[in-house]
Amino acid sequence: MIFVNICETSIHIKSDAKNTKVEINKRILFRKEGICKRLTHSATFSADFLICYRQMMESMLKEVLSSYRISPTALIQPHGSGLIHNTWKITDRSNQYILQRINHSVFKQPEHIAHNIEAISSWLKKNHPEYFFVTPIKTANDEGMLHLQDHGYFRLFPFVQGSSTYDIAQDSKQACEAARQFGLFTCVLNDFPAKDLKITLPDFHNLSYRYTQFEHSIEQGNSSRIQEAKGEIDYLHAQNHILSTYKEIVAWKEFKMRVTHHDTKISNVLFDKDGKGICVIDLDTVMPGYFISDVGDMLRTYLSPVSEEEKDFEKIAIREDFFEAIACGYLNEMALELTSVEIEHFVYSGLFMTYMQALRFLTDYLNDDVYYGSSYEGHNYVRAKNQIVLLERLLEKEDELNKIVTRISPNRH
Ligand code: GN1
Ligand code: MG
Repeated sequence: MIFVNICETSIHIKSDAKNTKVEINKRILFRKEGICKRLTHSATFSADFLICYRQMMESMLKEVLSSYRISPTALIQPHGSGLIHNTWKITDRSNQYILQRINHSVFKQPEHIAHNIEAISSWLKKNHPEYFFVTPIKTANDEGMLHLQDHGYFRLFPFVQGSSTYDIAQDSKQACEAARQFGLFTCVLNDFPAKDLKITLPDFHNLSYRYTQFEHSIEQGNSSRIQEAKGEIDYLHAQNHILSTYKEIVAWKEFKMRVTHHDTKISNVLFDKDGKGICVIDLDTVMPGYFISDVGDMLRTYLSPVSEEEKDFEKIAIREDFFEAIACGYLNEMALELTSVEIEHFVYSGLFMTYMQALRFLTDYLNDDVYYGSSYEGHNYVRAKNQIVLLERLLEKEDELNKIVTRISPNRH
């Protein structure tokens, strides 16, 4: 009996006459007769293993469908491009759903996610019934999250009809709409008691903690990778003024703890057919936090025409029109909520998130890809170098971007 624990998002199984190959984009942990094996790249498995693996996946998904009283003949398709969870789109006649399997090795207490979504949903129903909020569908046993002993935690969402998602911000109008949606989310929850939210990922955007993890990886990580990455390690050390500013922010009372999404990439916004934002999705990391997490991750992921996966670093650039669009969209909702000190740190938020992501990717590379996994040798090194180039480009443009914020933000004096 083979027990497979899939913590990853995408697994491709390819078969040809000679070989059956499993390409694993992410690290996969599986146990066979008590032996625990960790894979980081492509691997070749026996046909028996694959049959077992497929059967296991099928029986897992059937059990999930039956727990939600969905027909076992429903069509199940992999969906999205996140690095952490598994996501599928389910089509059962005219009904469509999004199913997610929570990565339990990252989110150690998935019930905290369910608690937060439920708390926010019932508060919004009472205080902002006009706000469109997608809540998980209850199981046949009336639970917001499904737990299957052998397969982990799942939740099912209704698929919002007529909605689309995008992996890359197509134009500045779309960036503005997304920023408006994330601003609106924090704004409508302004009076929600943020302290009632459970911490689903402790220290998730705590830059001091990420820096310490980075230092640990330099002390205890893979020594040849440490040598290889000396230039990048030195660069990230030299930029620790970004950490110093963060430490000041934590001590300032002008920086408020707000209900923050913490994963503001464009694919976490639903758009309608006219390109208008409908709502934000993927609420696993909704926690109390600083606005720099949300604005920062938008700047990190929308400003450049290419993503963190791009190997040709020449293509990394800062699009000023996208910056202005993000600032307009977010401030349209949040300008009156943010303090002047917070607004002064609008551009800093991009430095903060890009620096943190560079640290996280490089840390993972030095630790042999245990967190993000990799689909080719050096994958996390490429991602880290990509984020370093993005950080350099942002630092070059810092003054110009600050001028844009001053120009468009309401005058408070
Ligand atoms: C992870 O799974 P995904 O892509 O939504 C990560 C984010 C990173 C991102 C980088 C829980 O998000 O913090 O910014 O990868 N989420 C977690 O692509 O670690
Ligand atoms: Mg996510």
